[in-house]
Amino acid sequence: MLSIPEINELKLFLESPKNISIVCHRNPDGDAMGSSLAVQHALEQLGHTITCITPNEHPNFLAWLPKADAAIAFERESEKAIPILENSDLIFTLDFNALHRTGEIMQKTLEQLTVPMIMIDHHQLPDPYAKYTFSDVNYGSTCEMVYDFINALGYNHLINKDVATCIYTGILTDTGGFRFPKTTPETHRCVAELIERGVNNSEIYNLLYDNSSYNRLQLLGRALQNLKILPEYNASYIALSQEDLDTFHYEKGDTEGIVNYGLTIKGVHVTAIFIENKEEGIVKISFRSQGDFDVNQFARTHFNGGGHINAAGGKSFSSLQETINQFIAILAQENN
Ligand SMILES: [Mn+2]
Repeated sequence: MLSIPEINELKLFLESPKNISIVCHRNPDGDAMGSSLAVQHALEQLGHTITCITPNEHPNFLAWLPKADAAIAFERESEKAIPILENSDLIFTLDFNALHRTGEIMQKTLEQLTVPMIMIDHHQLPDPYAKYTFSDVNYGSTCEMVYDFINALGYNHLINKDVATCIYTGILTDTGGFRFPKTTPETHRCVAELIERGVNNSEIYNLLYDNSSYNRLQLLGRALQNLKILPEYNASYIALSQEDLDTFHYEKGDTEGIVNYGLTIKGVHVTAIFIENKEEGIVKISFRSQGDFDVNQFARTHFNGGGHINAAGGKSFSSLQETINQFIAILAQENN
């Protein structure tokens, strides 16, 4: 948590109406959108003018979140977003801890600003760009941190149904439905209160997970058929080529969560999904692991990325096949 002097300073700052922007990482997930919109719904009740700015478009499966439709996508509406950022009194940066996570263009804009920033985030190794840094890897989600942050400010009464719904969404998605190891008694106490504040947990589950398209399921089928096991390294991986994506009319969010299937095989401790993106000339990679295998370190060292010990992302500028070969070669090397 922030220090008591920092909390007091922020409380004083928030006593009079301010212009506040909220920024999350590129390709926002449930935790990024949930934490951003939760802070917006909470602080708007104090009379502040608040704008959520996502680097690029948020995925369709999160469009139902309250006020998601009012968020500005920087890469589509930069001429609108830049003056809002410049005229902010404070910028929240949520669910990321290095400005490059907002993408090249937005990163440049943020770096040139003199506006003070506050970081709330649960990834490893935060960059020192924020005036206020609430960074803690022991949390399973940024949304749970936002809940503690709101309470630390003495704003528990601001947690209405909208705030609670947004926080719940981030906790649910980032804990994999309350099953990842960082799901604590505190997480469940928090969630209990959110349900008391009006969260419809069954409805949220349906909105998030029971809204698949036929194409998405077909793409999942292809991904599972492409799954390969490397028993000698307790590893597995899935590759999806641009052709695979095109065949099933890929839409943003369609590959969300597919990486996790590789880890459900008995004996597999580390898995990856490689997704070709011909337009950007890259292969996007997600890693998942169980136990001590540190995919954050793995992604940082070898694949231009990072994240958490058991969940990380990266990218490669080589071809799909070369990237996979590199992955296998590194595993072979690390097993020696
Ligand atoms: Mn998160």
